[in-house]
Amino acid sequence: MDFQKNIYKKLLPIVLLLSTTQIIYAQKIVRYDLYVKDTIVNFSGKGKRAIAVNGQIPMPTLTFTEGDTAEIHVHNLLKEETSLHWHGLFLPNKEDGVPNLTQMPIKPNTTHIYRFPIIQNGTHWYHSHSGLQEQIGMYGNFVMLKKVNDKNFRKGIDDLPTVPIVLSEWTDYKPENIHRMLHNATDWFAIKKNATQSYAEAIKAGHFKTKLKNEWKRMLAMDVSDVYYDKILINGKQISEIKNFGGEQLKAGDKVRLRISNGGASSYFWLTYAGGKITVVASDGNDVEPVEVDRLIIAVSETYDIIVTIPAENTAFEFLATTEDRTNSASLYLGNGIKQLKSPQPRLKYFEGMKMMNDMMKMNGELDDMGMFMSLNQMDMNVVMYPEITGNSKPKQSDNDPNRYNANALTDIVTLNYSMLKSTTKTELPKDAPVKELRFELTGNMNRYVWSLDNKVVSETDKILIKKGENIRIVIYNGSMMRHPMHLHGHDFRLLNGQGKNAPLKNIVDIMPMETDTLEFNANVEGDWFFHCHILYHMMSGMGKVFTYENQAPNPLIPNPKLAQRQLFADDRKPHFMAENDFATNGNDGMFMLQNTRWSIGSEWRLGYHDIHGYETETHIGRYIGKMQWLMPFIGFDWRYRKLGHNEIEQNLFGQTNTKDNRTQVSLGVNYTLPMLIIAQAEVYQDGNIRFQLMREDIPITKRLRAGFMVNTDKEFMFDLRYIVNKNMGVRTHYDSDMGFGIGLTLNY
Ligand SMILES: [Cu+2]
Repeated sequence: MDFQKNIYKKLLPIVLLLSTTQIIYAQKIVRYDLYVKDTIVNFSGKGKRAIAVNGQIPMPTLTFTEGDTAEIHVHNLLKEETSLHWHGLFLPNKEDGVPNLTQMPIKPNTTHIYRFPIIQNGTHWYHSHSGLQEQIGMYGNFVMLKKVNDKNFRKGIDDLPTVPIVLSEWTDYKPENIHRMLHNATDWFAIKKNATQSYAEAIKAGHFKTKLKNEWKRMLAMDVSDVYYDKILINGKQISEIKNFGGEQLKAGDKVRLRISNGGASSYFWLTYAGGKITVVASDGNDVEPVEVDRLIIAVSETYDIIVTIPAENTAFEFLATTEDRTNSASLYLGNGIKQLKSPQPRLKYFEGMKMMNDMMKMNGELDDMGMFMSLNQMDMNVVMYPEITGNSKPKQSDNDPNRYNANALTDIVTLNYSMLKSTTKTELPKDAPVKELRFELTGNMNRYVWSLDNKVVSETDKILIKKGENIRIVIYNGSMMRHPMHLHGHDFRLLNGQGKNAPLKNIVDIMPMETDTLEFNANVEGDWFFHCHILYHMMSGMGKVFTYENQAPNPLIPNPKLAQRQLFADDRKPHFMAENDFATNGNDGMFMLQNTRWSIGSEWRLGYHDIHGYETETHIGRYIGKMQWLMPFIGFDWRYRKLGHNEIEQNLFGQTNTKDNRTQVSLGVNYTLPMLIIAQAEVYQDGNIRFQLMREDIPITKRLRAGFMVNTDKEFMFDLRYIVNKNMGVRTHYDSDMGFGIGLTLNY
């Protein structure tokens, strides 16, 4: 393996210098030293900040054998705090690496030592659990080998040439900025991905009514993934190759085991192979009976061990990882010779997806399962968008066909789903343990990018108390519009998938919209264990809960639990800022907003230049109510003065004396999002005046053209058109009842 050798060559001096392996009391301690340091990378033609460990991205693969003791020295050379979480590992809680929950953050220029026995085997990975560091390089493989005399050692599988693989994405945008933009419902990523689903595009695709119905049901255009990435990486490269193994050339008939971790922050990947079938032999580090498929999707943070065969001489076969939205991919070539490509996954039929969503969405914002019981990824609603399954025309299946979303029933292409995973060993829980059943709903709000469990974010919930020895059964329903890879720390759970005593063990379960899945585990190790969505931006928005054991011993690494909790909660309480200003010929108008999960502070202003000299500002402080957050009561402060050319006293539509030209008032009001995403606003001022207003922003006319309007009972109105030039700039023209016609440049942040 050239790339591995190269990495090794580069690292050899570091490895020799720092990595010492010692035998103490017949117990093998395997030590790694990890130096976490800022670096500049260039994946897209521009130098950008990233974080490298021992000078590399991904972080080095850490390899152990079951029975070893791991001793990992983390040297934080950053200017910020960090942490490392050992994903999928069974370990004492204080080694789990969740800052402010299982340990305090590792401060800059300090070293933290993680030390734990290796009591399992399989393919796992590790990553930073601090902020958004995982997005910019802090992910790596963590492989625990079976002992050769293990009774579960599988000849022909566990002795194959093995390649650790980490999938990831790269973006030139700062992840903090991505997170902010997602909360502000940006459509910039959709523009970059050519997936805006505007009215013009809808009309062109014969889907005008679909688009109209979608907005009637108060939905923004959705993609299967939120973020635009510049590059997809396999072991840090967009294109790589493996020609040799153990000094010998790969040849026809050779089998290779790929230990694949999805270290992407928010991307699911389709895995396909130009050399034929893929044999899945393990999932989340746990052995499963080999199952042959044509393709599989790997959820964020899942791991799969797969075996591929080199079917012919003089050919290098493409192993392809394609993002779920199919806009980007990375390739690994296996073998020697002419490249044999895998045909790319065809682009999604977005309006078919929109139509499907329209049918599923009730007017109150809840999903209607239409009597279907869905689980285990067997039915994929997104099938309607896959041309390779449903053809390029409309889907042929009738609405009553129970298999209309089942890819395996619709074509010969075999797609892996969770019901096909069967553990090689019995996985039953202790029989006489008491059972505690918990039910969760995955909830979310696409428009404001709030993600939660049972409509509560981490900072709004108490820990879930469980007892040591109990069997915990969790039934999870996904009532949100996106899929979520839910991850449990410190334990594997059985995924109840129809395989009886051989239900597979996993620590991630990907749950699609409207699916219900049941999982169970034995509570066997005390501590505070995080259970959360592994899409980084969902987790940071607060999509998680903490399991904690009754009467457990205090964690020596958390000297001040109150402080730790406050810092943990700070993650989802952070406000997101946005601002916009239009420098126009007739005046200047703009707004800024600061919002978090429930609260919003926003202010807008207008300054007139010409016929009308004056200014007006309106500030609203409000709180979003309910799961869909369509309702926002607020307190307002209005302050305006305008010198008009005339002095007659005007009245508003209610016959009250209009104060729109000279007003310093406090108000109470409420915003409500109506069908077609129109915001209705009712406001009562301290002088008793009433104002009712309707407005809509960002009506997607074409890919880059947005329209908006405002009309109110003070007889004011406004209409505008904005052309989006780039992420932070637009050209805007508008007509305002007071200030007239204007054209200008809009800057937005
Ligand atoms: Cu999620």
